[in-house]
Amino acid sequence: MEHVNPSVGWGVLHLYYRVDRERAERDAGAGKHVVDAFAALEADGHQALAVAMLGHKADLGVIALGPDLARLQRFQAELLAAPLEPVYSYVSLTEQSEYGATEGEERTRLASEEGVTGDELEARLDVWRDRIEHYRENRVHPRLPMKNCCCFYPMSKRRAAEANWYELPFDDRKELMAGHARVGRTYAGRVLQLITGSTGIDDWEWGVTLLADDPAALKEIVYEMRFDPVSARYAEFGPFFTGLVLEPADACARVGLTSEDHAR
Ligand code: 76R
Repeated sequence: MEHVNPSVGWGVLHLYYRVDRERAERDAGAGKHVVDAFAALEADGHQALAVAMLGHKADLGVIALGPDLARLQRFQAELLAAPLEPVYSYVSLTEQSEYGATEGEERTRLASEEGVTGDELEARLDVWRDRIEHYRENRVHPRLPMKNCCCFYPMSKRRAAEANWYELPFDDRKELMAGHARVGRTYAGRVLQLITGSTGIDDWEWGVTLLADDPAALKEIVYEMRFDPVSARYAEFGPFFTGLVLEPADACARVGLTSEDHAR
């Protein structure tokens, strides 16, 4: 199996490890296994972020994404050449939302909410089309920016008798999601979110990856979302993993995996 490329979306691996201190101390080049694996993955057109974890759930976090699941699996296997013990992982695929506004809906909104008509309406729609195309492309084929902090958690939508997301009509879900997105947009520029789908693939339905320079922004956005009906009524959450995003060699050095250059 040389390549396994999903017909829609990219593969995403969230991998969390504890450093095996005894092995790490005996291997001065331990970090090099990790750094080399990152470099080889990037050379193959995939991306990986290294995270020095806060708290004792894990020491090192790795978020890897790209078109080929077989390549991602190879990367995962290569990392195990380093003195790392896996403690948690999450597998998901990037996805397009089914709740995005259509051009017709944006046209109606511009006319009714903003009173825009004629040529101005068409010009505004042109701008909207460009922005949305770029935004949607970036959701399916993302390039994650380096920010100081990253938090990851898996979540699902509730299927309780009195609050079952999956029994709501599409139009109701779409309206609720529009409210969710309105809250989200107020964090534009402060928090970058990557929502990846894992229904049928891992234990929860989505992986939520949040990147921000200001750690307080991570707390604020998740707190504010808790009051939004989509989260307040319908969301269930798994464990949270938070850490500092660093260049791979720096992340390794921080968690006690030395590369030749760092082992001074
Ligand atoms: O299509 C889009 O990407 C824009 C609208 C949008 C959708 C469809 C959007 C915007 N989200 C969407 C879908 Mn979101 N999001 C979360 C969480 O902790 C919590 O309570 C929830 C975790 C955060 C913090 C967040 C942030 N979102 C989803 C889905 C899939 C639901 C489905 O398909 O049923 C989940 C699970 C989810 C969860 N969301 C935004 C944000 C932010 C910051 C935005 C604004 C993005 C922007 O416009 O720049």
